[in-house]
Amino acid sequence: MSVHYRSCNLCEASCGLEITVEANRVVGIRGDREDPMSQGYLCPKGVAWQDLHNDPDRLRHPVRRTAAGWERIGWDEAFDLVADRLLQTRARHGGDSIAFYLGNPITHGWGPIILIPMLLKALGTRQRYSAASVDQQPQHLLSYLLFGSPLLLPVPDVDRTDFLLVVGGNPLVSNGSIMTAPNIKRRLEGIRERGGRVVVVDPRRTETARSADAHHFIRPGTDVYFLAAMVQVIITEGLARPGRARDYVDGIAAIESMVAPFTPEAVSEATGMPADVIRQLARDLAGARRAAVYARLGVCQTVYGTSAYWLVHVLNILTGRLDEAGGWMLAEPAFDLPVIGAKTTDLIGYDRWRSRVRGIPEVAAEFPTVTLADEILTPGPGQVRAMVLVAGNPVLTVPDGRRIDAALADLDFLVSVDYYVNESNRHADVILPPTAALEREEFDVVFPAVSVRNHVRWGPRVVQPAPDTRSDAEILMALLSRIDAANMGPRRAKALDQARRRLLPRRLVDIALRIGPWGVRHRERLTLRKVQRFPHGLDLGPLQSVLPRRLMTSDKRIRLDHPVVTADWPRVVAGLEKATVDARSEQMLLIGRRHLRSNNSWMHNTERLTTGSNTYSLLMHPDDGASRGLADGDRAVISSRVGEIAADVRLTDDLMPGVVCLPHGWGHGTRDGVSWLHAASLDGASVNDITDDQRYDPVSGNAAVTALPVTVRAATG
Ligand SMILES: Nc1nc2c(c(=O)[nH]1)N[C@H]1C(S)=C(S)[C@@H](COP(=O)(O)OP(=O)(O)OC[C@H]3O[C@@H](n4cnc5c(=O)[nH]c(N)nc54)[C@H](O)[C@@H]3O)O[C@H]1N2
Ligand SMILES: Nc1nc2c(c(=O)[nH]1)N[C@H]1C(S)=C(S)[C@@H](COP(=O)(O)OP(=O)(O)OC[C@H]3O[C@@H](n4cnc5c(=O)[nH]c(N)nc54)[C@H](O)[C@@H]3O)O[C@H]1N2
Ligand code: SF4
Ligand SMILES: [Mo]
Repeated sequence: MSVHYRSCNLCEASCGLEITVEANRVVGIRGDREDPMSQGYLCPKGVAWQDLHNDPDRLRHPVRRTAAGWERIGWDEAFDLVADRLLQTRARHGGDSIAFYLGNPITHGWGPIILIPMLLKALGTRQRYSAASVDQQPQHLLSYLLFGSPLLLPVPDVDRTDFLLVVGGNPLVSNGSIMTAPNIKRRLEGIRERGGRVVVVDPRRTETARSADAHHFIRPGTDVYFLAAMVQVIITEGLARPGRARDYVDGIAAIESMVAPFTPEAVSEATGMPADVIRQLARDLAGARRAAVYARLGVCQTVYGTSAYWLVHVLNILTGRLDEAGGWMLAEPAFDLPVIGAKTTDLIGYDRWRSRVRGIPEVAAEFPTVTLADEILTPGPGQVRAMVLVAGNPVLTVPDGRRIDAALADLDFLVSVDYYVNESNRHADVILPPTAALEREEFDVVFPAVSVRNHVRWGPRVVQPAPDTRSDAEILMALLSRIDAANMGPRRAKALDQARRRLLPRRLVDIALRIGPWGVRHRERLTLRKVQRFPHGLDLGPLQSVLPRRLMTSDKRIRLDHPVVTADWPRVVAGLEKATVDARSEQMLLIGRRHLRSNNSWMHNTERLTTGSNTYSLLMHPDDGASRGLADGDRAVISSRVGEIAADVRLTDDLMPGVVCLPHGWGHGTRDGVSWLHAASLDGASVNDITDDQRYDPVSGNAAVTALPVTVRAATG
């Protein structure tokens, strides 16, 4: 029996794990009490991680589609087949006929993060899509516009703040997002123990709202008006105190006229928030000694995602929170992804090119997923004919999943890198299953960049992979070397492949640590060897002030009234009247929710995570149920412009009247041919069968999956 220390990479919290292994099998997982970040905290998914390792439904070797079903093939045969088909597609239709869809888990491993940009470049395609555009694309866009890199993402300094305003996030369940803060419950309790306050603005009284000092309902999709009114109050009451930011922020004066129409009274009806509540929140935010506004999906997944999230920056900047302890801060990661990633890839930029069918601007070299199906299904030059799907499940996670489903079935060639046959890659020609995370060495290159404390950690391999298996990185490198061979000839490709294998991951990590902030600037003089001496992770202390030094804008200044934002503002202004009229109507709006024991569309194949409250059901206010003749447990049909699905009703006054709530990522049983059999046996439908790919934020392209107009009626028969 042996004990190993690693961090969990199922979600952004990255909790430290203590893993017990017997005869190369994971037999126990618990929280690592010596991890400086998580201090022993663990959620149920961390423990259930071993189920993935032992899951009989997981693919363990490459398979190819045949008329008679999936056929096992060898790795080399699979790599040759995939490379040939991709190269054939490119020869026939050009590089942009090959699209990539990158799922959420790619951010949790060094391999895909580093290798996928290389593969895109080698294939010569700009057709890059990812889960980010159903998630945080407004945040990346604004970080690029304001700070100069889409990866310079500020986080609330929760460990030192006295006032935290949470808008459209439920960290007690999501464990924090674009904010690596394991055991966030404890951290939020810390705010209150210091005499501070946590306030939540959300259409649902969430788990986070329940444990907060105050919670205010807001009508879905109207945060832009609520936030604008907060800014309006702060400016007109003379509460703006940008402090040190004045030295490097331009355009503050322009904000006043922008927000002038949005007095608390003017937005009250649209948002469903009393004017005096908004006014008081603005005063509380401005008056707190240390404060931060934190917003996530509820703000980003709306048609005003960019403008609304911009107002989050404005509030933090006007009240002097940017780059100040207890405020709105930037981490300084030992592996400096915001700098390295920006300098080695094409992700710095916006609107350098547009999507073919709808003309939506790229953001950080990505197109939005709302238009993926268009690009596959619309004939003409540049039509997508082949796709590489890595760690994603767009059929269940992207708006109008039925259309995505049909589009994937229409492709000439689809290859997927995934553990399972899921609802999306059931259309694949080839599936390449990777080893699980504990079977490979790990170094987190992403989340320390959005952490509430600076830290660094090396993760050793915990169990030996079975013979004849490959990690994500090995799979991507094998494909890359074959594409390189076609591009530059076998000899140069082989040399390049060998160089890559020598470099990845240890040498690269070592070099990055040495040239990074904690190798050069700070006293630590980090190297990989030094980091490896800290099996529980090395704490680099609370966040420090880094501005304007870390700005990556050409003039090292922040332009707050950025023209991209001001150009969208007339749409925001014009929308208030409609939002006010809508608020008076009977229109129901659908929002989403997450569950602690669930993870987007996966981890539903483990029995211990899919019992009790982790189920698919429609939450609805009792008054809305009564007016539709729906009692608790009744079957309801929820329909939108796009389609309809059914769900059992759970009446609760945790929901704002007029709002209904469903989780996403379910409905495994609604598609044939998936390998996760337990998941497919569970009740549920996919909410993305009714979300609408025509609803998106036109600035960032982010999908507006929340605030979806729906009708709800009792199911008959
Ligand atoms: N309606 C609605 N839709 C949403 C959301 C919402 O709130 N509401 N949320 C959106 C958000 S925020 C996100 S991030 C997306 C997620 O959307 P996706 O990224 O498309 O979906 P996931 O469920 O994360 O898919 C994970 C897949 O990756 C596989 N996988 C897991 N780990 C690994 C690994 O290490 N390597 C490889 N190769 N494969 C792996 C799993 O088996 C699974 O098939 O969903 C979005 N969709
Ligand atoms: N257990 C678990 N943890 C996860 C995940 C998971 O699936 N399960 N997914 C991970 C991923 S990929 C992500 S991106 C993060 C997401 O992290 P969070 O953003 O914290 O996730 P959600 O729980 O979706 O929180 C969104 C909140 O916004 C509210 N909301 C909806 N519409 C509106 C609106 O219009 N205005 C306002 N103000 N609020 C609104 C919802 O009620 C909900 O409480 O979670 C991550 N962590
Ligand atoms: S909160 Fe849970 S899933 Fe997220 S890192 Fe920690 S143990 Fe893993
Ligand atoms: Mo996400």
